[in-house]
Amino acid sequence: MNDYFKPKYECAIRILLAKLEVIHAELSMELERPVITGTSGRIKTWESIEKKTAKKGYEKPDAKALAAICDIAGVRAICVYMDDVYRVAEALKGHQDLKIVRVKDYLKSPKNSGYRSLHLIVEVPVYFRGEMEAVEAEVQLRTSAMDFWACLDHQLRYKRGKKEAKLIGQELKEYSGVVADLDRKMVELRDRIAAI
Ligand code: 0O2
Repeated sequence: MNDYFKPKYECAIRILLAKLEVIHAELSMELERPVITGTSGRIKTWESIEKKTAKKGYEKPDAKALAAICDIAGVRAICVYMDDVYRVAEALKGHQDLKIVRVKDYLKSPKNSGYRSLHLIVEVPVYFRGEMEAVEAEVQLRTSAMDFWACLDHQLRYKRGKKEAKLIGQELKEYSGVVADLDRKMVELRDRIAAI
C-alpha cells in the first residue's frame, strides 16, 4: 500500500473501532450483559488488493482500480448473540457522520461457501491533508461461532485446487448450517434463562 494513502485508511479504521467501543458500552449497559467480545481492524494486504483489482478486470491497481475496492480498510466486531449483530448494525446506522453505502446480509443469505456475517460498507469522514475525505471501509459483524467457522474456511482457501480441499469445503458448508443452528439455539436459551 502506497504510504501516501495508508494514513487515511488507518484513521478510518481507528474511527470505526472507537465507534464500536462506544456502541459496546451503550448496548452492554442497556442489556446488562456484554454485547461485543472483540474487535479488530486491518488494511488489506497489497497482494490481496492486486488480486482483487485483477479479478474485477483492472490491468493494474491504480487509483481508479483502488476506488472500486470497498474493503481496503476493514474492521470486524465479534458479537455474543446473533441478534446482537443486528443491534450493533442498527446502532452504527444511527451515527449521522457515517454514510451506509451498502449492507450485505450473509446471515439471511449465506455465501456459496457457507460464509455468514453481516457486512456494512460505510463511508467514514476523515480529515486528511487539510481536506475532508469520505473513506470507504467494510465493517464485518459476526458471532464467535461464525468467526470460528470463517477462520477455518480462510485456512482452506489457501489449499484451493488440492483434491482434499473440495471435500473439506463441502463438509465446512454443512457445518455452517450447524453453526447457524447453534447461534439460534443460544438466543432461545438466553431468552429462556432471562424469563426464569
Ligand atoms: P481479506 O483477506 O479479508 O482481505 P465485492 O467487494 O462485493 O466485489 P467480495 O470481495 O466478495 O465482493 O466482498 P464481500 O462479499 O464483502 O467479501 C469481503 C470479505 O468478506 C473477504 O475479504 C473476506 O474477509 C470475507 N469473506 C467473504 N467471503 C468469504 C468466505 O467464503 N470465507 C471467508 N472465510 N471469508 C469470506 P477478501 O478480500 O476475500 O480477503
